[in-house]
Amino acid sequence: MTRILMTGSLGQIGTELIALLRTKYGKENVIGTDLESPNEELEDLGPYQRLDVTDHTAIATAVELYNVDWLVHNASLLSASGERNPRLAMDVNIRGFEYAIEAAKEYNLRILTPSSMAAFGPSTPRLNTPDVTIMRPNTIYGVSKVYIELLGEYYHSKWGVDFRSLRYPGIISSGIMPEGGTTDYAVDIFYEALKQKTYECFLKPDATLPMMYMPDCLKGTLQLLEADNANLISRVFNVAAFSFSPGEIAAEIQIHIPDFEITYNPDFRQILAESWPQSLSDTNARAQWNWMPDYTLSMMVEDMLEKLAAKLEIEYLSGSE
Ligand code: AKB
Repeated sequence: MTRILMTGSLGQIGTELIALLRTKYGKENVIGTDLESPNEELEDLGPYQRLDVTDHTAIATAVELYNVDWLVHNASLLSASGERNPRLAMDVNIRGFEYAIEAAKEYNLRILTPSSMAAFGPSTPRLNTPDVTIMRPNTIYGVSKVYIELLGEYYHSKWGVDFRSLRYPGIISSGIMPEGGTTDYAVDIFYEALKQKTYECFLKPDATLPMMYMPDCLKGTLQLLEADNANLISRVFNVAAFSFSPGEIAAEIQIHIPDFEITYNPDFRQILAESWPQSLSDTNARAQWNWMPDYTLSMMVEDMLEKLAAKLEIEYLSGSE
């Protein structure tokens, strides 16, 4: 049975991905790690240990201890946190990945680590952006993602390390809140729409960005993680679902909550959003490992509102019903 170690297992994606992997591969075969100390609740879900990816021996030690085959390296600071603390972003995103890929080489692991649409920059063509194009990001988060992609490809071509990566768009989910990203608004807006019927957005109304619903993110991540190596011509893939602006998602929410109102007070994150593509081309992912999203924007909005209303115990009747 495959054994998997995950860093960043308490993050927005990690929490849901590790639950899925534990269902598939057995709870005892998937080891979660993050900065939080172990507690009963975490250990109930499966093996868990505290791991700081900036400690240069920590990943390799855990890999050896648990005798794993795959490493899912999620630990990362997101774009807005990175701009607030570039030094920490370099330590976590860059040094952390170097230790992870070294461990993958030494212990012959398959390694999957997320990249992001933030690997693109202001000089990248913004519409239907392909996998390989101009990549000159102007955020430390984007710089770290380009570095990860190139270093992973280098380890693959030089030493045959089975490195894989998806460039996620903004991920929307009803579970753990994202933290420190620019696309976080697209999650916050649902909570505020349900709780307050009003939301002040830190991006402009027309800041269109690629986005994806968590069930598709999990499906795609699992597909690439499990894909037959022989079918992979590339190592890094754009994945796309839909794109929207704050104005458009607000209008979609208003279909269900007609008295919801959005206001705008753009901050530094608007500059970040303006430097990223508005839509991504994912033809390589579709061709090489059959990527295909299930959720449209309207399906996602309906599902998010239902799930969050239940979670927040807010009575909510869809306006479209
Ligand atoms: C962020 O907003 O920083 C992330 C990303 C685009 O990767 N969601």
